[in-house]
Amino acid sequence: MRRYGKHTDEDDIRSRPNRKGNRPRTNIRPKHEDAAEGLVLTVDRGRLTCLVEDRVVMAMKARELGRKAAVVGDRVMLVGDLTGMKDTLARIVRIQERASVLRRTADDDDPYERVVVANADQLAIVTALADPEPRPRLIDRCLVAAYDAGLEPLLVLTKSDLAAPDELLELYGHLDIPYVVTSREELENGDAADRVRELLDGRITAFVGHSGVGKTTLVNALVPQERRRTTGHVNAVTGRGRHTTTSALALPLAGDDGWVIDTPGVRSFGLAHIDPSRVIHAFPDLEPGTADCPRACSHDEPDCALDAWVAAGHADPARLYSLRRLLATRERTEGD
Ligand SMILES: Nc1nc2c(ncn2[C@@H]2O[C@H](COP(=O)(O)OP(=O)(O)OP(=O)(O)O)[C@@H](O)[C@H]2O)c(=O)[nH]1
Ligand SMILES: [Mg+2]
Ligand SMILES: [Zn+2]
Repeated sequence: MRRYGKHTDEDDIRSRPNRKGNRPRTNIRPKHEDAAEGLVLTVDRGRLTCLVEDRVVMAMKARELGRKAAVVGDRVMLVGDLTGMKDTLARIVRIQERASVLRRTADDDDPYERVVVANADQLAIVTALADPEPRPRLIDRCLVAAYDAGLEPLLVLTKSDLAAPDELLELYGHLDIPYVVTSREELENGDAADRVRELLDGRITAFVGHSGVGKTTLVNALVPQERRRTTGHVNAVTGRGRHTTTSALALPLAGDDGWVIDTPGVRSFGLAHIDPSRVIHAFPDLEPGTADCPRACSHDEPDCALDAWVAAGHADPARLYSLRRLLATRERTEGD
């Protein structure tokens, strides 16, 4: 695991003032110099399970952290009892700078955005081909969130034993997103895990999607036996999953240095916080064409320069169509 050096910037959490406040200055030791770095594996009502070297340590946020919350995937600095023994509790005194932040809001007009996962570099958007029915709207929204957060998307289409993937794949063909299709049989004979693992190698991948699509089933197939979580079933009457998974959990991949993060099923993926200009970064063939756009162009208006850009042959019109569909997903209500 990568280790970080000691940080001394202003963000550092100050230790309580020394009771012997009259000590000479030169004797003041750096703040929390004996803090150890850990990785947040899961968060449960204020208790954070962290991995410190090879020990699983329970921790709480130190009061000095204020309202800052650590989330799954965060690198944190811990002090106190780091033995990982039963009934011990360490304190988190600092959250390290994040390489990425995946956010969502419950609804588009919900001002409260929650950080789903920190430091992931890939977003596996898991969709069942049936049971529950695929919802392209949710996929589009997850894609926009991935592009906005700078995560590389990966489409995972499960339950191909129940329905064919062709229609869905056609819808995403022009986006050039890597994808993998899995079935019940391939889960059982190990082929699914083998093919998915190739795409996860050495990366930190967050799995998101509707409840019951098979996220936990797949994650379980990828991690060592003793790490497995419980999975659910899809209700035959409502077609909805039972929301088996209630908290995000980071798990190490068997045999290499990648991580998978299983998350609870979502009904929607609110995009209140999205900046279209960051989404366009994910379209390097189109981005230079925006140079002639009017200020604050929505890229879906009559003066948008992208129409001329594709008309001049600089990019495939189908790519522009796909980009516009993704950007427009913010204006449409979900579920239709
Ligand atoms: N037929 C079929 N069923 C599958 C497949 N993958 C998973 N399932 C079933 O789908 C159901 C839901 O699987 P889970 O892994 O719990 O789904 P989840 O996405 O983790 O659901 P939440 O935790 O609620 O978000 C279980 O009964 C699985 O056995 C598949 O490829 N084919
Ligand atoms: Mg689950
Ligand atoms: Zn434009």
